[in-house]
Amino acid sequence: MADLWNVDKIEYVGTDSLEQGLGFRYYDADRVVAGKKMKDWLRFGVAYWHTFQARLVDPFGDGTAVRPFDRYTDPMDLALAKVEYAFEFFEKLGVEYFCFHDRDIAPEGDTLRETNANLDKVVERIEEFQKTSNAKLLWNTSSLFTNPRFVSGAATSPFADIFAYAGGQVKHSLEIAKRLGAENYVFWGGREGYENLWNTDLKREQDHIARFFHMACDYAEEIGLDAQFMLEPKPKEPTSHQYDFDAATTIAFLQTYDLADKFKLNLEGNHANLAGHTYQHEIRVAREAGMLGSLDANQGDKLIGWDIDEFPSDLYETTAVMWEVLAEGQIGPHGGLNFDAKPRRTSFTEEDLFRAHIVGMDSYAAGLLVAARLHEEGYINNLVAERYSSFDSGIGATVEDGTATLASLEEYALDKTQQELWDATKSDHLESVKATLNNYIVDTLAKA
Ligand code: XUL
Ligand code: CO
Repeated sequence: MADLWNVDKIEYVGTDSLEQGLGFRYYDADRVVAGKKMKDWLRFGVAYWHTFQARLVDPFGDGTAVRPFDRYTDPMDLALAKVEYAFEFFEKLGVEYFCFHDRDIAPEGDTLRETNANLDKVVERIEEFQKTSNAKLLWNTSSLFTNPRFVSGAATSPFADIFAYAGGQVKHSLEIAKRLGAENYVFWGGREGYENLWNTDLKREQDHIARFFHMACDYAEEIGLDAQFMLEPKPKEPTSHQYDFDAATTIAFLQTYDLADKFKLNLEGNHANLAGHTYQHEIRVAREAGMLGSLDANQGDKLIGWDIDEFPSDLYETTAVMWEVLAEGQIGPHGGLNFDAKPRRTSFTEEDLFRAHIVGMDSYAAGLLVAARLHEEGYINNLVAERYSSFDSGIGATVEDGTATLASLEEYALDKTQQELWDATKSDHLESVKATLNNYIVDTLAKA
């Protein structure tokens, strides 16, 4: 391995030291948990746009990032060099997947033809590195939001030329997905939404984007690309209303336009919070609809109401996510945990990129350990089964087997007294449930 990053390979060091260094406390890639290796449950991915592109700007200040490839000045030289940095980063961190937008990996030219030529040179480089690396493409995507031409959307733009350009751009991205063996392909609706409804033909825009997705499905079939297609819900940012608001809205859209069997969802923690949901809620909704595809691992901040893409460190949330994943048996058919996350502006060194991924990986490994024990000991499953047990027999069973009618319910309920109905209603002891979850986290990790 070359030594481009001034950091040694990150190893599992165990839990002896309380102070987090450049090692994993919980993530032990080959450790078997609930019948699978940790790395196979978690399938971590590095997001090119944050880890190798983000300069850590905010609306008030320039970038603070110090990166080892900063000495390159020519955009194409930089793009080609970054591939080498990226593959060494994956290797040193022990991560087997990565994700990128087309515009993360190569600079744009004046025309789509020129842009594609730049892109192909970098893709060729990635192909070369893939020959001797374990790193696989979890998913790629097209940036249909960065360039000013997409100011009013791409597949929902009111301007047909922009729609056409976006179509051409995605065509090339699908070819790249095929070339690099992408396991999934993501569409995040960057600017597919509206700023103001008065000047928006909502129906026409949704019809257009549905046509766009059908064209993408047709082209994937034509070139024999079998990557799982995914939509990534987000309610706002950058537009004031994004069409793929949350999991439920996105599933309804896919069903309305006959796309539900072709797509699944890529769900992100901070996006869930922007929609007023927990991450667990979004995953549960997708799961129950058979639509869980993959996860963008990050977290929001209770005090900040926008998308800050923080590295996950909240053990309560990672436990909840991994509880859902264990219940599902996998993240998705080809899913992984892609760190759509960046270090804070104040942690700007190259080493901080490793430190940030370490906290994300350890937090998810810890969540996996706790969730596996919760499943193994049946605590959650038992309490939920008990809570609904009145539907297992008697009048409840007639509801579930479809034989109940309003008349049969009336007959059953007509003479029940207030006291009898109150007796049928049980306390859920919710505070003790929350405390028990805390106890599982503390005890499991103390013994890890
Ligand atoms: C934006 C976001 C994107 C998608 C890919 O909030 O999450 O980075 O994951 O386009
Ligand atoms: Co994302």
